[in-house]
Amino acid sequence: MRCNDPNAPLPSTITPEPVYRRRRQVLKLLGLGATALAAGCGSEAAPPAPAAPVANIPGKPLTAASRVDDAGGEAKTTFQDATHYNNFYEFGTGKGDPAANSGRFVAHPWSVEIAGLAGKTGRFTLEDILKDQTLEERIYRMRCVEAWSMVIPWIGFPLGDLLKRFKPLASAKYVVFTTVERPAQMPGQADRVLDWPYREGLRMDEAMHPLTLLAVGMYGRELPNQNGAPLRLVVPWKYGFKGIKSIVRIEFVESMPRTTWNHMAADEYGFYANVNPAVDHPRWSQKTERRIAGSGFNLFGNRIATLPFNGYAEQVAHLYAGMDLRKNF
Ligand SMILES: Nc1nc2c(c(=O)[nH]1)N[C@H]1C(S)=C(S)[C@@H](COP(=O)(O)O)O[C@H]1N2
Ligand SMILES: [Mo]
Repeated sequence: MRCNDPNAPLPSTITPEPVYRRRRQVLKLLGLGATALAAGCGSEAAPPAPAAPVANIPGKPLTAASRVDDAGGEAKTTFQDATHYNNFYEFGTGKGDPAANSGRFVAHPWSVEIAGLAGKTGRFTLEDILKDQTLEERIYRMRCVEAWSMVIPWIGFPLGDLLKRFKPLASAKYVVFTTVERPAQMPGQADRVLDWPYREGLRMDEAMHPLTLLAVGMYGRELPNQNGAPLRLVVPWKYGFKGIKSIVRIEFVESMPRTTWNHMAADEYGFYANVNPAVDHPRWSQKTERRIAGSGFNLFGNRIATLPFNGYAEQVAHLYAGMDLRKNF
């Protein structure tokens, strides 16, 4: 491997592969783990094999039945960066705060309340939630509204597969997610920087889209606390703030819900929050992003062009046909 060799070809971060040429690789993997992931330059940055065996979620072995690269083979972010450069204001607003302050957070046991306009509602343990779900590995780009981005291998399952089990009613047009509120374990919640608990939402068709994932792991292991253990949302064509962490409640509702960042500053953070280089944030450009991935020398300082829908336009643009994306940003 020459991945750390400055003479080696640069990772494909400067000119992201056009969507239409996106390579979609499906590898059937049995017992996918840290070792299986350490293949190829992109994962060069994967952590050294953990000393302990990969943790299993209670009642569920953390093995992925399939692997899909939905990031066009782009270099992966290192495990170290993805777990030490975070946004999780419940643990503080600094990028290093979530890693530093989440050690006392207790992710097990866990349960999720399913509520609202559905045939089946109630409180379900994480084991109940995971029982009938096949875990998959999906490698996605993640673009934060702050104009940095990563490429992360998640382990999870399509949100839609879970939602269907609760038989949403025809009147359910949106899904609302709520993060746990635990000031004793989440020191950032002592500060009123956000209106706790953190809330996010999706339109029903967005929630049912096959790219929309509920993640329980990343890089072949269980989600670290700072990344939203034990259950977090991943919506790869939207800005990262839609990817709500440590979910304790999922509610089916009729009208567009009030979500944390949108409520805080509606002119800066839209409800849809689809990645869109044509609509700048009022205080900065969204045309480019700083890619935090790979290693070694990069002539352009990892500044790359931001793609419409974060490069997932082919799969999701139809959801917004006829909508004015400047108004519905
Ligand atoms: N509950 C909660 N979820 C959250 C956040 C947060 O502060 N609280 N930050 C969001 C933002 S802005 C981003 S970019 C992603 C970051 O996810 P990561 O730290 O796993 O990369 O989480 C999102 N989910
Ligand atoms: Mo973000």
